[in-house]
Amino acid sequence: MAKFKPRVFSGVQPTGNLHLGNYLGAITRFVALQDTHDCIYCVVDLHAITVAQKPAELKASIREVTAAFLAAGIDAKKHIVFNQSQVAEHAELAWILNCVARLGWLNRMTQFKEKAGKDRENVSVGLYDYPVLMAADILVYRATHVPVGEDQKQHLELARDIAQKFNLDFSEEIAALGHGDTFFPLPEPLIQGPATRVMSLRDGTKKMSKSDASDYSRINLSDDADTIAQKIRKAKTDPEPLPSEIEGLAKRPEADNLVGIFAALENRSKADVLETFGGRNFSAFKSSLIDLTVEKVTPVGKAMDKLTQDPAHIDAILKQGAERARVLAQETMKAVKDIQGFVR
Ligand code: AQP
Repeated sequence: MAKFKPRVFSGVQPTGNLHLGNYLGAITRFVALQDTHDCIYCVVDLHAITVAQKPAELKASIREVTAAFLAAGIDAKKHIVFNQSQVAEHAELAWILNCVARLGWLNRMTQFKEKAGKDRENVSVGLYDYPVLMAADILVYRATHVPVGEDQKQHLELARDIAQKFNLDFSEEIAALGHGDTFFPLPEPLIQGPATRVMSLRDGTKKMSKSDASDYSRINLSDDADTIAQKIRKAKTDPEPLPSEIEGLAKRPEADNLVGIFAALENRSKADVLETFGGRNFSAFKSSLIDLTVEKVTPVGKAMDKLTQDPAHIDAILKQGAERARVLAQETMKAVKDIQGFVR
């Protein structure tokens, strides 16, 4: 069994409106992993174009996501921060993995079904193939751990299936070329903490999402204190006071969501938050949640704002990150081409 150096990879799409779900479900987890792992964090712009993007807005969004990484505390000197389209090996490996992945596997992907909806025949081929590109993103670095929100679990399972099939399909070549019995590690999803699925503030059964038509459904990282307060005050709740035990949150999706957000922002468990707020009504809880959210989120938004005012600085970070990423990706691609039987 080949030994793999623990390596973290994850990405965020530059599609505008970065929100509290992206922040708590992904970006804060990215920050935490920096102390224990070598990390590669990517602005996945090739994923963004699976739905139409206005080029000028895309460029601004790439810089905005990079700024969010930096503002949240990702260290681009110690770790690697870059945008996907600058490292061509992502797309190159995706093609090879397209020939490994099975159509039946992709047909099961629920995110595609949700995003394509009734207009299935009219969406891009890229939207359908998105999970294979995501597998390539991870496997081109032979990453072992992938921090993501709950919504990406199925895609991660697909990446593991693709890695495993490649390892099996080419087992003889992999062994003959000195890679032992496994070329790609099976990447482990890291779906952790009390906010792996932050829900819409308007409907506790729907994921908080960038593309929700209502801005009141989400807290954007760029929202100011007044906007955050207004959105939380208007957030849907139920008439009961908060329960004292975690079991009391079952069948109360809105209460569960707000308690989860509070817990994640304070780095506590939901049970712990309920020890403080159990029996209290929502208006008292919402006041504390507003204070906490403003305290934790607005400094990130302000730092992002400052960083995006210097696009040349951000572009330089992305370029340097891409140069470092490319070295690792090229190493994998050389080995993949030898395994596959290409002449190089
Ligand atoms: N609501 C969420 N709760 C927890 N984690 C979330 N993530 C996204 N939404 C939530 C996690 O954020 C990371 C980056 O996501 P992305 O931007 O690459 O893709 P996405 O999941 O498509 O984001 P949105 O906001 O849901 O966009 P739309 O509206 O286009 O569908 C991922 O780790 C994701 O799990």
